[in-house]
Amino acid sequence: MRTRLLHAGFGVLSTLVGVAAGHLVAAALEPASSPVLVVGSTVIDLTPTPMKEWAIRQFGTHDKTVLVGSVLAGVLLLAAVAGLLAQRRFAYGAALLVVLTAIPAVAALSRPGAEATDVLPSVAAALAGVASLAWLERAARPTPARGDGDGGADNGRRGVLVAGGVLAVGAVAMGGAGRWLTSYRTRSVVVDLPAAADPAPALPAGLDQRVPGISPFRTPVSDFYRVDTRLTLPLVDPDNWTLTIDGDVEREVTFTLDDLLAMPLIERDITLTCVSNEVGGKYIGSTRWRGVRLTDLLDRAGIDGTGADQILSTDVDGMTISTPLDVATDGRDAMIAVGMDGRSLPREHGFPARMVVPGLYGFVSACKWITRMTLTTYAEQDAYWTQRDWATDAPIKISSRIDTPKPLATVDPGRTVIGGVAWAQHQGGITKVEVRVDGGPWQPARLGPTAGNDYWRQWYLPWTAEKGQHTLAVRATDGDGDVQTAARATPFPSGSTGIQEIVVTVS
Ligand SMILES: Nc1nc2c(c(=O)[nH]1)N[C@H]1C(S)=C(S)[C@@H](COP(=O)(O)O)O[C@H]1N2
Ligand SMILES: [Mo]
Repeated sequence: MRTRLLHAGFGVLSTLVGVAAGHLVAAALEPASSPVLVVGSTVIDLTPTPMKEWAIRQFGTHDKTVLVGSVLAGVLLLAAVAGLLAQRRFAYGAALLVVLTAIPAVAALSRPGAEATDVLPSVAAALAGVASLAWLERAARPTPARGDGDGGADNGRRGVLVAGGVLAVGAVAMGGAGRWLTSYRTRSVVVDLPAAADPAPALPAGLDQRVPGISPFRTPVSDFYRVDTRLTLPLVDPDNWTLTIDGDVEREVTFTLDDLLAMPLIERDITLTCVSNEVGGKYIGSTRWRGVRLTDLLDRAGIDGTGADQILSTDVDGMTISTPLDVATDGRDAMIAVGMDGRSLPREHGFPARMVVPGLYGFVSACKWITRMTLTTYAEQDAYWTQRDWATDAPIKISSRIDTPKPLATVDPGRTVIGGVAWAQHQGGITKVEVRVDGGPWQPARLGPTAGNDYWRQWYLPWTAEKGQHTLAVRATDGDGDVQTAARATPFPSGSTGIQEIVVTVS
């Protein structure tokens, strides 16, 4: 039994060495081709929508960590089997390791835009894994005793300890180096942006100082939510990046980053929201975007008389996002953004350029790392989420959130404040927010300043908290007089609705 455990452990350790070696080689070549990550990405793309929704709900922003962890756990289980096979016959165990590394190799090659070199990390993983297993198996084989009978076993034990120690240290070192190299290579670079020809007015001071615990009026870039299908950030070289407009246009046009920066830039305060945001959720952020008006770019390509009803945006890796053409060109401040909060975009948020369309959820508008906009029809071409049955026409639904107090918080009795944010981008903004305590009447909250109809609004209500348990609820009204509905809808397929209700204890 103990020897079987030992050999299973050999399989696991060898595989960890392989995974780490693969990760390091990938970090040097193409981070996304790292064996575990490339399998993880393939799993993301193959996961049916309901399961993905479930995972986002269960694990929130940790869903990717859980995913990579699960892939790794599955791999290590098979690795243990490889170890057991190797105990019988080395070739069997080695063969299983090679089969295991063939999976990421195939996955890496089937990524859109894959290059032949993307298999190298898997090859490195196979070589390192098999070599490690060979070393461990040989070290464990009792050498013919030289002196007394126990010497051989002792040598074997020492040999296994040495090999195991060296390999464990090697795996940690290679894995760590790979991580460091990946984050170093994908660190954000700052590109100098020209000032906006059409700037936004100064942002009014929000309620940030007066209401502790409320979301800042402008979300710090480091706190801005991130939602995308990627496990690694793409390495885009701003000097070689281009944006092409093609499809049903009068002429295909291609812009370099310098071309974009030479055009008049607009600057707008816009609140971005994810369709996967549950009522009261965190997948929302507000910032000042700088970019080229979308219609300025489309005009260069010429879309008069186009039969298209969709802009199909493609990112550097071939991921696609659809946007209704009529909405994007109806006069709202849709843009190809190059800047966020006064600086060029961070890699996480789409460097060097992304689309931003006020009033539409990100999954039908906010294509990051954009390289192509194809004028086409919904009948002809389906974007990534359309293939997964999400809506194509997805305006952001009016909603509101309580930031303070936190759900299930314990609050001191006496004077306090209930506060948060509300949004109804491109629907006349927020004109009213109401709070309900313990099912009583809806009481109007005080509104913070406005930064335009495409931006969220802070709100607060002074509250004298009495001892006991209390239920707090919030709802918003938009510029058209539409009140946030209490009817619950799930994020799938076109965004959540309902009213956030939290329970707090005053004691
Ligand atoms: N290339 C690419 N762009 C993308 C996505 C993606 O997965 N890939 N996710 C979209 C979704 S669902 C949202 S909500 C926004 C989020 O933008 P952020 O991460 O900058 O907040 O980006 C959108 N753009
Ligand atoms: Mo999203």
